Amino acid sequence: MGFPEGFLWGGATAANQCEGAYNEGGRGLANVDVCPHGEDRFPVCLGHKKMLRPDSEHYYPAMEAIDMYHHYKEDIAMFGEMGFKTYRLSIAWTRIFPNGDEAEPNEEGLQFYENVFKECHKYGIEPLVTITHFDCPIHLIEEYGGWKNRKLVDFYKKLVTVLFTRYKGLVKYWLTFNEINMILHLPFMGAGLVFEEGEDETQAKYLAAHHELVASAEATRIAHEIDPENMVGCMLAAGSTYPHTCHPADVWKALEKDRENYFFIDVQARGYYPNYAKKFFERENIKIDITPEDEKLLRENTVDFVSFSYYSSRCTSADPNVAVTDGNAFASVKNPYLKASEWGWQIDPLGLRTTLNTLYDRYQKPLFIVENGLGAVDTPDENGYVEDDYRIDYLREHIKAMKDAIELDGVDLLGYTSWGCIDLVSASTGEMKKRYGFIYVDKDNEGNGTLKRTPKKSFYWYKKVIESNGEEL
Ligand code: BGP
Repeated sequence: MGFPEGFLWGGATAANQCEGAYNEGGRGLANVDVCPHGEDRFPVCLGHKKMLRPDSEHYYPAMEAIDMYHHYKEDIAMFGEMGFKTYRLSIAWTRIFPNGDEAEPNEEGLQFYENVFKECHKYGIEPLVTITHFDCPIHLIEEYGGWKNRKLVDFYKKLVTVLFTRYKGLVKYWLTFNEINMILHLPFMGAGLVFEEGEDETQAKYLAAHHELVASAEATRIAHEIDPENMVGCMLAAGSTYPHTCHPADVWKALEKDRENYFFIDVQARGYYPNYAKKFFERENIKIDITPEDEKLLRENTVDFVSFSYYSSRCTSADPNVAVTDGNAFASVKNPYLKASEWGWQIDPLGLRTTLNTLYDRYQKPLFIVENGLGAVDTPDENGYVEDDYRIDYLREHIKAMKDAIELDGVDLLGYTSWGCIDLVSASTGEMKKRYGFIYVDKDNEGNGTLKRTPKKSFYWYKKVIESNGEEL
């Protein structure tokens, strides 16, 4: 019993949070490059402050990040040393198509990822590739309005066709859009949406969401056509919503909140728009051109597996006066039974078991936890070594919950990739200080540091976890 043979243990990163080299190798400018550190970050990520070009007043952490572009061999060797079976990484769209709408891809970008994938295979690491992790070429935003425009579906189709063809035999596991539901919460970062004064944001977000859902189904279709071995997954920012009390109004509110997120996966995993969503569109006067061809495509091309990130459960109340806390761009009501991270994200390992069961009951497809971890402040000693017992505790408890879901509940789980297996730039705050890694990277919030990599205590702990297939925790 315990974890199944071949369980995919590993870690996860995203191009924009670790690669850097934003203007090297023929790469074009992307939305993620111009999300600054500091007080303008949120307005920009929300699509409320238009900043499509960098300026000299701001610091843009993604531009250099941890410079994995130049350090990938060293970094993958360390993942290999931990015994990773899989490494989740994302492709920077603008390395492949710098503007997004070129006729031909950029060979240097294609070669870069080929080298990365080959490097992974050297250590027996199976790449798990997110096709878009929040990134969208700036040119597609300026010229077409980002995902609001259906033309993006064609550009995305082109991108995936190139990727599936070029990396056939090197990559088997693909995710179409990272945290697809983030479009509702950080629409510029998630989908390149910038809003005009007075624009109906809900309309724009759901229209863009439809285009992404169609693009995702197209990717699934093309992936299977090019190589029937390909396994394509969707990706949800998950975390079950609890009612703050057993008051029926709170319970109803929690159901509604969960549906806001499940909506995307309902379409990707079941193949059609659920009735509650159609009613919501009617009520809100949201107009989306869902064509009969779209319906057919969605129905015939559901995903092979459902992946998700889990940091925290959520809590909601029908009473607007109840206190809230932060949590992965979703504000949540404070749950009095849970402790929270230094960033206010509530820690709930049992909530992971609940989430796994809910998703498995709902979709009956294999699941994959592709993000989980603790963002914390680390204090290295003079050699750069960090004793991160707090991180080990967090991960241990979540891995136990995942084990229960497999062993006691029979959930079909393909693997687990903890988030930010090497320290990287935080998506929500743009900080380096919020660290998730097993590997410490010497760099601070202002961009100073040697970029030196040093294994933390958790590095050696995770190595044992993998070696023992989750028995030694
Ligand atoms: C998810 C994103 C990641 C990642 C993670 C942690 O929303 O998919 O990109 O960053 O959350 O969030 P943060 O970096 O804000 O701590």
